[in-house]
Amino acid sequence: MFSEMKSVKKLQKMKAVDLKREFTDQRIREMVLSGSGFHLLYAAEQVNSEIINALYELAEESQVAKKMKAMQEGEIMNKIDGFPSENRSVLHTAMRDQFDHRQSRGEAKLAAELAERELKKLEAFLEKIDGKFTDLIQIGIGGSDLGPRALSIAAAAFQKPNVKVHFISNVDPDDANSVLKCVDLKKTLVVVVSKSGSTLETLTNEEFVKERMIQSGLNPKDHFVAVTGEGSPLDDPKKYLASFYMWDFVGGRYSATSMVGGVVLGFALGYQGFLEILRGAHEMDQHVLKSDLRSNLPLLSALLGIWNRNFLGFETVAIIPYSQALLRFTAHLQQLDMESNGKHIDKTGKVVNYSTGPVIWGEPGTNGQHSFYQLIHQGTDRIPLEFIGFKKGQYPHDLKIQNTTSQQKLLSNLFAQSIALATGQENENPNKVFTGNRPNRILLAECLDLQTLGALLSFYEHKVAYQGFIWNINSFDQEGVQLGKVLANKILSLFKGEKGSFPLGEAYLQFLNED
Ligand code: G6Q
Repeated sequence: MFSEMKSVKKLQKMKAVDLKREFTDQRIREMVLSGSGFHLLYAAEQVNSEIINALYELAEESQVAKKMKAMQEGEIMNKIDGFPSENRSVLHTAMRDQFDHRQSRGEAKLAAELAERELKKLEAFLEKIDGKFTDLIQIGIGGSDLGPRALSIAAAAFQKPNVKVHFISNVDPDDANSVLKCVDLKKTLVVVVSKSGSTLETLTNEEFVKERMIQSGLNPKDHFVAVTGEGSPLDDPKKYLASFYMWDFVGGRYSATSMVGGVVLGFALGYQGFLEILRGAHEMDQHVLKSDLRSNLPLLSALLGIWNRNFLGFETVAIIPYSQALLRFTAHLQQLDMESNGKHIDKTGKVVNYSTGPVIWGEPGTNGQHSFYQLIHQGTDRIPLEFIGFKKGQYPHDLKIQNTTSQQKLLSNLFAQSIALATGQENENPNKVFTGNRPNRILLAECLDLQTLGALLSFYEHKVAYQGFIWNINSFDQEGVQLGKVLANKILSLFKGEKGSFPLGEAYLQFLNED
């Protein structure tokens, strides 16, 4: 168990570095790990070489390299020993093993071949519909929405002219209505995405949009595409213009690089554009497999996170991209991280006596600076930050105003925040005191192009996986979302008039009848 490990006991005796005293320019120059087009700048984390060495001992003691290899080779990683569980391989990495010489073997190779089959179908489908549709609506929720939506927004700069993509996720009728208001259904492709083919919100929204199509005199079969698990209730090719598949070895929150993201991203960016994202993700998958521990970028990020969470006791992490394109990226990471590592038992079913996944939240900078940064700088809680920044913007045009470009203004703010949070500020006026020692790190890349976007996605998937390996939890199931779904169905039965079965639900429902 994590808490019994030698390296953990060693780390427990170590003290956080006082950044107010030790944050120097030399530290900034030295505390950087570079590779695969990224620099991870971690001088503003409360670590020194002794702590870093002990963190790498923890990585070794937890056998992270062996576990990552096992995962990418298709070993059954999604399981709880001795108890009924999903018992599946975890092979989102195989979805993008589509380049050069195929790297995967065994189960993973079969998964990569299945993915290739779907990619070929996608390429042919996109060719067939080329020019026929101006808009695409993706209907899906959770993993079938957040990743593809975050990537679509992030890649909008590279979108084909004259196409638009929209998403409907919430069962709130206002969500579907607001999207339907701004499309011409005659020219709209609708992609229904549900791995299980049984998610209430998605099936409801499918019917909602279908009904509107029929009312407009259109045949849904000419407009609707399904992305689902083979054999699911949605797997009925007769009803759809096309059907694409995914498999139980690709978890919902890890599915953006499968057809779950493929259809919408291929439509928006062109097939080659989607491949660029896969290429970037694949490069990062290979980076984590092939680098030694000390060169492995997501691993270092995972270890710094573990230091903050388990040894300094921080409960939340703000992920702040200084990039407007990453507007919904943190929302995706919130699901990725919190659904994966929000677990209270280990892989043998024992309740853990240490903290696991932190609360993840965030919004892009500089916008956040004008909102919640007050608490981050001067609040009573200390919140570690992960900044993401790019040297260049996605568009070629920028303007010098008062001798600096907008991109320079953006980056100045990013670096200034990192320094201010670390060093703080003394002042005689207590209202102007900044206590400092607020740890942060910066992931810096050249430009958020499609390949970098894929690599960034994979970076975070692997960071989350490494933390799960170290905590010895199953990062790949999501039992925690089941109970609410079951009870929602019970309350729906009450709406249908089946009284007496659920007093707690009835108590809430009575308020709907009151003025
Ligand atoms: C993700 C979760 C969850 C899932 C949604 C949608 O890892 O499993 O967010 O993606 O509940 O599920 P379906 O794709 O089956 O509709």
